[in-house]
Amino acid sequence: MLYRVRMHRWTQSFAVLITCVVAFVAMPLQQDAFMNPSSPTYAMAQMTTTSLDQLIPMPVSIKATGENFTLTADTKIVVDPDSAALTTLGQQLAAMLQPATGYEVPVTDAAPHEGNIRLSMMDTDTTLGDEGYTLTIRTDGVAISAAQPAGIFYGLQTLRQLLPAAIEAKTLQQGVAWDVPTATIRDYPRFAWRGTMLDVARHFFGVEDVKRYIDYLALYKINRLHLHLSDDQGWRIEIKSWPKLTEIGGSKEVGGGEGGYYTQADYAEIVDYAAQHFITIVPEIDMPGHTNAALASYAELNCDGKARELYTGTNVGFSTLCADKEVTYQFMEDVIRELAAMTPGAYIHIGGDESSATKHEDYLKMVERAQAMVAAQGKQAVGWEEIARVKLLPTTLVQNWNNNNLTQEAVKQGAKIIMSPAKKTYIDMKYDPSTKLGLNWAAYIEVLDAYQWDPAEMLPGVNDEDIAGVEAPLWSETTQTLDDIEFLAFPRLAGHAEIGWSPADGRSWDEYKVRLGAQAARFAALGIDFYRAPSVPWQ
Ligand code: TNX
Repeated sequence: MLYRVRMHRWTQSFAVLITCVVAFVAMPLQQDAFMNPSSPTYAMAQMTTTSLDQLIPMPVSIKATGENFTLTADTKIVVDPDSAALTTLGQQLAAMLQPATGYEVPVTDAAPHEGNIRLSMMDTDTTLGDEGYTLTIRTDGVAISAAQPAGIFYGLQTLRQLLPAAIEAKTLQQGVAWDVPTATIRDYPRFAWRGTMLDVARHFFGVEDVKRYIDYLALYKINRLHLHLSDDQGWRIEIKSWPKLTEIGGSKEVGGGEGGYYTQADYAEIVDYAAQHFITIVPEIDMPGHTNAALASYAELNCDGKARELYTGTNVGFSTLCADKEVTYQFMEDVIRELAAMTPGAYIHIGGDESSATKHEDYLKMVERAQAMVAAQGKQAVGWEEIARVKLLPTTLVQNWNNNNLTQEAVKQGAKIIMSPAKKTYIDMKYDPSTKLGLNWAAYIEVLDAYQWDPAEMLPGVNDEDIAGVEAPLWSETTQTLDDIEFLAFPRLAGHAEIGWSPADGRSWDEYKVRLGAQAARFAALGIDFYRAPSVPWQ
């Protein structure tokens, strides 16, 4: 029946019109009161702005019913019996709700009562996939159901955004009505890969900064954090078989500052924290270019056998590993093996970009061997688009950034593409010429420009089915603190998260900017130092 099709909020005005016509013609067939524009609840939801109109990313379908559920001191979280995963998720929800409300919100597997929040993986709608969920909010209770824990987690993030922004506060908030608008939400992502990259090589960011960043990513349903762990200016991950990589190669950063690196224990802490937020860490060791830090740490990695000086500038394209030395492959193999062993996620990123100091044949040889080494560790290789020059394995993912021909070549080879077009997704680009931080080689990227694009409409021959998803990289030549990162990432990253999650159909800036404007209070409550784009109606 026509008025039972899935709807997005942004297509609702149009849909209301169509539904009016259909409802009139097909009056006797009417079944779904929510979708009937003459139903009082639906009309009310149309007239009143609620937090349902503020969600980012926009869910696949929302049916508003115009009342409220209120969280109180009596609210409990009820999970399925014998589900450790749901108990953990329930505790995460409780930890999110406790500080601002001051309520205990105990987690129990006793039978659900009025007024409770129920998390369940029983009798679920399997058409929603591994990350999908249904969130039902009624005056007498809330229910999140999903086939997998990831879906429950995303349902929790939606519930979190439906609560007043004060819920994000870490201290007791007096006098707030903890209301959630009643509705049924069915939701699932468009793409499996919804990522962002943090360059910890140009400037180093410690474990606490990365964990904080992960908190923000989770709120917008981002599920990949790509860490750019090595570059000319720094080597940031402990490799036990090559200790000088971090001792020497990790000692500096852009501008000559102190640098730093993650011990394997630090890395494990990041991986665990990310996993609790359903985020997969994708570690990158950039090869064969962008390797000066390694070449400074071990003389034998250089073709001339002489160690390079540490580098603290921001040029690219001058360093290369040596294709003719067997020690190069021993090095690559040791690094990839140790990295794979400490990475539970399926992916190892081998870089491959901007290797202008590497001869073509040498590039092919080194990248092909790196790709094979990743496969031998049971992982999927990911590389920047330049790796399309080599023969790709069927499982390899290619990350588009700047060169359409190479990306199209990757698709011809059967590779799936991660879309990171620099002119749209590079969150290290300045917003406009007055932005103090960031670069501008690709473009100035205002919040509107970052939002107005679609991954499947960028390149002929690169269609929805060729695309694994979207990733927004943050290169750190100019960013030194978490505040700096926040200012460049927010609000643009929220838009990229929506492009990765929400249906493309009907997405528009005019509608989005209102929802984005409503995030101001939440950003503020979270302590995110965001850019107040003049084109957004901040509330
Ligand atoms: C290009 S994008 C690079 C990085 C720089 C970045 C700065 C890519 C694969 N390589 O080395 O940090 O530009 O925006």
